[in-house]
Amino acid sequence: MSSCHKAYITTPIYYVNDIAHIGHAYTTIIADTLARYSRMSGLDTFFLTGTDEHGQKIEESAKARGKSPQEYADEISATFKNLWDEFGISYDKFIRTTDEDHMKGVQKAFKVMYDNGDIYKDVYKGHYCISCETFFPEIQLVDGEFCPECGKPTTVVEEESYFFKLSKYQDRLLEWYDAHPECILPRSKRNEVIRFVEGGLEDLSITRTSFDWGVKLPEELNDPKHVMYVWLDALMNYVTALGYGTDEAKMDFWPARVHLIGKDILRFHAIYWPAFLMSLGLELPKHIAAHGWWTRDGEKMSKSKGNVINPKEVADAYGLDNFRYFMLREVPFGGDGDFSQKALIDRINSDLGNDLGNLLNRLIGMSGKYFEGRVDASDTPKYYQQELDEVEASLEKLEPLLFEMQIHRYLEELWRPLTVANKAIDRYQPWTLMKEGKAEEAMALNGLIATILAKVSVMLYPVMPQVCPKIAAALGFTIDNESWQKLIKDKKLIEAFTIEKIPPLFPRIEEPLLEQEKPAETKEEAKKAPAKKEEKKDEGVALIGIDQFFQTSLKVGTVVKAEEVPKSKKLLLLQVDLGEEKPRQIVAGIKEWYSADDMLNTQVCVVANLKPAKLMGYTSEGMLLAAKDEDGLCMIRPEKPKKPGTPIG
Ligand code: ME8
Repeated sequence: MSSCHKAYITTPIYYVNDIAHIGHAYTTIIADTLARYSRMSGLDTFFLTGTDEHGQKIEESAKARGKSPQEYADEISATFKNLWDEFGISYDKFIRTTDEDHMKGVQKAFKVMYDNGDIYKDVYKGHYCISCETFFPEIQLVDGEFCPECGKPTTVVEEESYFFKLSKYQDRLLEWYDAHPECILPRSKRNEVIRFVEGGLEDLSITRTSFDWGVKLPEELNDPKHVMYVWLDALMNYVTALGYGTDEAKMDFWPARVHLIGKDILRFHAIYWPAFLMSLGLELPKHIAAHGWWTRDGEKMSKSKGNVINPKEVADAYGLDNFRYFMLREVPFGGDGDFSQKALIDRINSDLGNDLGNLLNRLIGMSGKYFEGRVDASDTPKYYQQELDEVEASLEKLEPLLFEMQIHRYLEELWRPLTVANKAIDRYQPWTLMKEGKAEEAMALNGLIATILAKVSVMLYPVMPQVCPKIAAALGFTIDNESWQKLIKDKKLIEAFTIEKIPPLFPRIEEPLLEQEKPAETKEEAKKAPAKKEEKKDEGVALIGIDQFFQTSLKVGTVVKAEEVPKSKKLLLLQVDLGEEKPRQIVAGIKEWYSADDMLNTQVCVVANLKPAKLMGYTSEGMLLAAKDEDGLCMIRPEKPKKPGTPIG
């Protein structure tokens, strides 16, 4: 049983039918923030994430690509794991539902539920949405056919199935919601769940016979044509990851402190999951926290619209910690959020650059000018007790806000001490204090600012784990349980030290760093067009007339200057002579295969009449022709040297 010194934190396990996007990153980053805070505050923490790999949807996605489900699952699961590793996500375990241990644990759970009479065999007649992996009663369907969640057509299913007696748990579930007002966060979501359960629960079909990419039933049941319903399989990951049904050593982390999820899967977590746990005789999770939905520039993200945000591109361009801060600060937990580069840039320039970064610069400047970099907070309480009190009043509110999932309020409250600091400098003016010979007071003011920066960087660390240690290093301390205890719990001040100068942490961003996509189509067009658009993609290359081809101006060019685009892993910045007055600037995504030196003084083929585009802040006035396959990318070049500007065609 989990003691209060343990914290088990989970994300959903993500389907392997698609690669990670901003929504997945959002959930994972919130969970990472909580896990980091837990560890820093001395809790024994276990943070779980992973992938959900069974079910009809994955089987079909694999088939469409000519792969076996296992091959396909291996591939996509690795892309999630790699992304989280690149993002430094501090998970303790990455579970896959195709792991042997997990499957054994699920079979064990099925057996326990079967043996205690909660599972029976019958025939399922109804509608199934493969995309949502959900059964729907006829009355919930739109126009008698379409899924009420995603709008796709449902399939009529009539097959033998095992059922879980969900209806039996209706009253116990309602009692649980009632007795634990914070079991579902935000609280408004709890009311939705209660209304749904009060409406009556039907027993749940938990096996399928029409496909076989899933966990088989326990051998004792001797019914090999059934596989388990993917949601039963998936939800069980939260306990099989701790060894349920196999090696139960880690089960003392149970129950979970929090299951973090998106609002789309609340019903599964707040109704089915607690009912399964009741049937298994296990404790229920402390919190199920459902966040809202991310859209882009006000539009729903979808592959057919081409407006899905790749979290890695954003993090590479703007900095991972800045991206983390933005996502957590921008939307109230539970509400929907809109991603736009403008909003991100505003947060970086204003909150991070002006309020935090500048404060550190001011401290570096003041302490350097008046005290050779020394800071000493011994006299701070003597002169600035009121400011210290204000700061402590804000800091005290933080921990509860975090575990109530009020993360945006946590960050808002964390910014108050920064305002206190910036105001104190403006009000007491260290330069005036020095002129008036009040050096002790000026030093105490520096001590106040350093103390505030130290405390803020400790509490901001879980959100910005790369940047905050740099602030701490400049202030001469390390962020860990000891400093958290001293600066936050014991409310102490920072000790005397010499400040280390560091370069500005949040350089101002003047314009979007990622290329803006073509304007999103209107909602009306999107509604009419998506199916057609996908078809087109699958048909392969469209045929065009020669006149259309000649609308493209292709020319031979010579690279006269080549350099790397700062902070970009992919881009080179080239000046290409096309026989025009001055060379063209071209930003090319070829750095993984060619260095700047490789490109210098070589000839390339250029699409010369493309509309200019901005990439990482640089204008690109053309595109290079290249060929890419699984072995990598190679440039297309003229066989013999040609004069710059020679037309191709
Ligand atoms: O549902 N905005 O997996 P999934 C915010 N395998 N969050 C988003 C989002 C968006 N636009 N899109 C996705 C599954 N998410 C099941 C879970 S758990 C036992 C099984 C996030 O790959 C959000 O957390 O469809 C959502 O709950 C999750 O991704 C769904 O991921």
